[in-house]
Amino acid sequence: MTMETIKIPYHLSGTAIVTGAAKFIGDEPKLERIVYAKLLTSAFAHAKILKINIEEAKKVQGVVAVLTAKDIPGENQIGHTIKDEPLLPEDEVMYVGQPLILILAESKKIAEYAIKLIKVDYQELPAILTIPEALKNNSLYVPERKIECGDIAEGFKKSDYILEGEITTGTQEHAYLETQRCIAVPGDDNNITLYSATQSTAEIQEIAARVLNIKSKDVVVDVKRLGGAFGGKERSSTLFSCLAAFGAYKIKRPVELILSRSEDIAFTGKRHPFQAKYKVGFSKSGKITAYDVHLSSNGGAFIDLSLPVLERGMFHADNTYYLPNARIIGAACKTNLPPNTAFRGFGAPQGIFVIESVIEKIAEKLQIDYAKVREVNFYGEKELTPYGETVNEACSNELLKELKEKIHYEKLLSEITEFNDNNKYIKRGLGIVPVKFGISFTFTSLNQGTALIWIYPDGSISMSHGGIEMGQEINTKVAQVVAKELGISIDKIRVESSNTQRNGNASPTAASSGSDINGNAALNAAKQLKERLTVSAVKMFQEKYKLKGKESEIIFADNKIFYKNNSEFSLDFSELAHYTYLERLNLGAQGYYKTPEIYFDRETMKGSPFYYFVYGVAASVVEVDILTGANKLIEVHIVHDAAQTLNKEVDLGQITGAFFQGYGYSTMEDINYDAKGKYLATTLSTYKIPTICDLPEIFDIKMIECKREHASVMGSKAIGEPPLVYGFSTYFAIKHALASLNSQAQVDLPMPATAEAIVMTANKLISIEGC
Ligand code: LUZ
Ligand code: MOS
Repeated sequence: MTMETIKIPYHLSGTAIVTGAAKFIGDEPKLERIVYAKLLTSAFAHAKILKINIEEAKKVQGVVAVLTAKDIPGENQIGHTIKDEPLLPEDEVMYVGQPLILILAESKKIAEYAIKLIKVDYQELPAILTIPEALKNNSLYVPERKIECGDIAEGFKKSDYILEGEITTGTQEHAYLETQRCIAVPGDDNNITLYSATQSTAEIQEIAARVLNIKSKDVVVDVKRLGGAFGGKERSSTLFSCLAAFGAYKIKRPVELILSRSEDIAFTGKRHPFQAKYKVGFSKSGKITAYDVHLSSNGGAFIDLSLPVLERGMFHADNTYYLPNARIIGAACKTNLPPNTAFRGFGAPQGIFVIESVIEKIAEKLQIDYAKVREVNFYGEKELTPYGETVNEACSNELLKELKEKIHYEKLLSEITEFNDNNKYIKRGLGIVPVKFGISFTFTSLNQGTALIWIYPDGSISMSHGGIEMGQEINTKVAQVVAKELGISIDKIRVESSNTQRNGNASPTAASSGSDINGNAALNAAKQLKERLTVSAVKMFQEKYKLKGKESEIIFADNKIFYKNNSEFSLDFSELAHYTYLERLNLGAQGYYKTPEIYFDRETMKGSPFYYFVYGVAASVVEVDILTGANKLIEVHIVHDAAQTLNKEVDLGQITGAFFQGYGYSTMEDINYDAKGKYLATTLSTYKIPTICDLPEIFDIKMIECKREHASVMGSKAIGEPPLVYGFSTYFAIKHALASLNSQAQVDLPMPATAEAIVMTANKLISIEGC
């Protein structure tokens, strides 16, 4: 019997996307009688609504309806965990860009014209925009959260040195290619179908039903693919989908709501900026004996996902470092910005950036190698995190060792020093950052997935699962799992859209866990089918070849079915499928999976919220022009613990993309708002993200492929979010390049390290004595 490996195309939807054949919401031919929606949004960060006059707008020919809060048939409430967010505000607006009125017209042009005829009288109210203002006014969503371990007073007493300081992180716009959108199609029986750009089908179904005063059974949410999301469609999409649903349900015509790029950037929340105050105690060797950190996040105008984001930030305040005595306090601030939301990493990058900065402060204080301080603090096998989870299969030490060998660490450092000695205005730096990332939703109930598989009598398969395809190729991975289990090639499988009727109660495709939970659910369904196919295979071998054998000897491979010790006779998979149908055995299966073993107690803030951790380490070399702040990546090296990857090419793509997103976040993406809380950059020409031009000459990823006890489906590990942290190595590389200007002074480089920030920091360093 040949057990040749089945050839797998590494991107199931790659051809369609590259050729432009792939359809996104709004690309299909327009439905008959479709109506276009536009939003009139708040001009103030905080104001009372005194009067709304829509009469002139309604008179415009081609305007179908102008809808406000009072037209909403059900509950005017889209809050999920906490009900604090109206679909449309009734008497008070809370941020610039908050939708206030929904205009429906026969064309976009007409809607845009009519919107200008609407008059809203506001009474401006005081607004809170920043974390310090919010803290001063005690504007918090819930009381502070706290994670504690050991005895920090004792830890500080035992330390040789103590440092205190403040660190802030920037915000970040999701910049997905496909803006927020939904096409809502009313049915003929008080029901509705939503083609929605969302990571969370079940949430939209539930909340649309609430707003329309119907039931979940009356709402179908269907998602074929998204043009990127990065967390920006985990929760932010609910508002826009429910607005489209509201319009369509009201006028009984299909409604298309598609935001323009500048509307999207202006109206939607972003990555939470954090402000941290820390106090750290450490020994002469740099080992941390006590860490006391207070993390505050800017949550924006509604709670959205601010609590779990803050919590994940707190869970990652340790990154890869063992903290014997720690106190981690978190506060989510309520401000008058668009509600900040999920963004790849979900608070973890913020918590990690803080401790990485603290590690560097320790190295500077002790005048020892940055990497050395990291090494001495790495978790050892089976040490506990501050929240009490065992750190299994900790491997930061091995990964760093591997990385150092790969980049010839000592030699590289001395080359950089030599370069800097010989160049006055151009400086080089090397930054190294490790990551440990906890995998599972921290809200335990979300860790479940479903899948549905139909085998047809011709042996081809239609399947679907609860995950959303958003460019991460979850469909490829889930189909690979099914193909492997059934011993067939992936081209026998078509993965259909994620749809609330086929895969109900789906968790958001988030927390890097999409392939884990949905892949395992698909595996469960495939195993059920294999069991039935095995029964009929034994019977068919008997009928066809007069072969007698046991079920336990049946093997599925190469699109065929064999007996273990007899490769001479085989059945085609399609032949068996047909036979099984005639035998009246069920060729459909629903699979289910819930992540085992995880738990967390929010009273004590202790438990094991994560099923396993992902580890890796990255090094970047940059070159900085200190006169202009311009900088470029010279080389990047990443060593990533990939376990048994399901698809190496897809994982390499995720690592590369996440690295550049982290690079942009920490070195160039800066989105300011004015004194009135209005975002200033609302185009991709004024908001700078990395491009293909930023690729360094050397960009090398080493995937460590090995069997890990703590991993997920078919031995694989999650990949979506952890590598974002690798991007921070560029920030620290820039910082080290600047440090070469002045060996006596502290380098206080803002994050993001924009060209402007670099020039200002360089000027400060040069003007300080000792340069
Ligand atoms: N979403 C969520 C997430 O609801 N809970 C999480 O823990 C999470 N983590 C990362 C990204 N999205
Ligand atoms: Mo996310 S930040 O996993 O949607």
